[in-house]
Amino acid sequence: MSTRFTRAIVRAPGATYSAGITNSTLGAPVLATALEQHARYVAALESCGLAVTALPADLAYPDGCFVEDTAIVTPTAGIVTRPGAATRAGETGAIASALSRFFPALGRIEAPGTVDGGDICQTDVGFLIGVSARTSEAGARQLAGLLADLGFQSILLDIRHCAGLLHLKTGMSYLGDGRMAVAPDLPALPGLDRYEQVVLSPSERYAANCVRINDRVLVPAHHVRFADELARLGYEPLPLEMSEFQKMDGGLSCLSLRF
Ligand code: CIR
Repeated sequence: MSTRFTRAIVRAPGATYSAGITNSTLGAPVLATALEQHARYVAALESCGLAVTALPADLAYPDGCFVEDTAIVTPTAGIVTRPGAATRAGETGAIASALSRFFPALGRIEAPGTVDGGDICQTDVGFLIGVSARTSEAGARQLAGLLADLGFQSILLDIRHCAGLLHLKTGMSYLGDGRMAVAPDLPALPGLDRYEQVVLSPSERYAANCVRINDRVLVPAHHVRFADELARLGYEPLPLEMSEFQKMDGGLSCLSLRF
């Protein structure tokens, strides 16, 4: 079983994209290539059956294309986050307006708590909430409370000691059917042993951020061993070029809100 999605919200990168936050050493992103890759990403969402709301780029927010960090969306509710990076705080305004077309009342993470959506992994039994450099303990607890009001259980996972993990979903993605794709160097985290783990090879670690959408799994292109393993398990992988987003520490899940 896995959630069926019908909609997505995306936002294309803008002319200031290369001024965003990154720890990557892969070089500066090329905007024209990023825009092409983004257009293919949107087409992939549509091919999965989603109606896509595309917001215009806002030059004030170089990281604005990583919309996942600005909200948590369940089938019945939207919760607007309070992103942990100061330069990203204002990204939530446009997202809140877009979400309010679909959800009459939106939940909100309030100061001083911070939450980045990249730290939130929804499974068939509830939510895993990463406490990270971006998602504070106070924010994680607020979110768990809001999700409890909606009937969901949450588990908080402290990933502040995990090198190389910007967000929880940098290192893991729920594939549905009780299975989790996990980075090879992910430490044992409480509660993870309940999932069957599909462990990435070290050279394909970046694909630990992948996205199950209805009958397909979006995977970064050139991660062939993982794509083959998914096919062997009965999934239909959909490879997408992500080079220009990887340069800014972004993965496949970051580029959309799906609901
Ligand atoms: C940032 O550092 O905030 C962006 N450059 C990348 C955000 C990636 N988002 C995500 O993994 N959910």
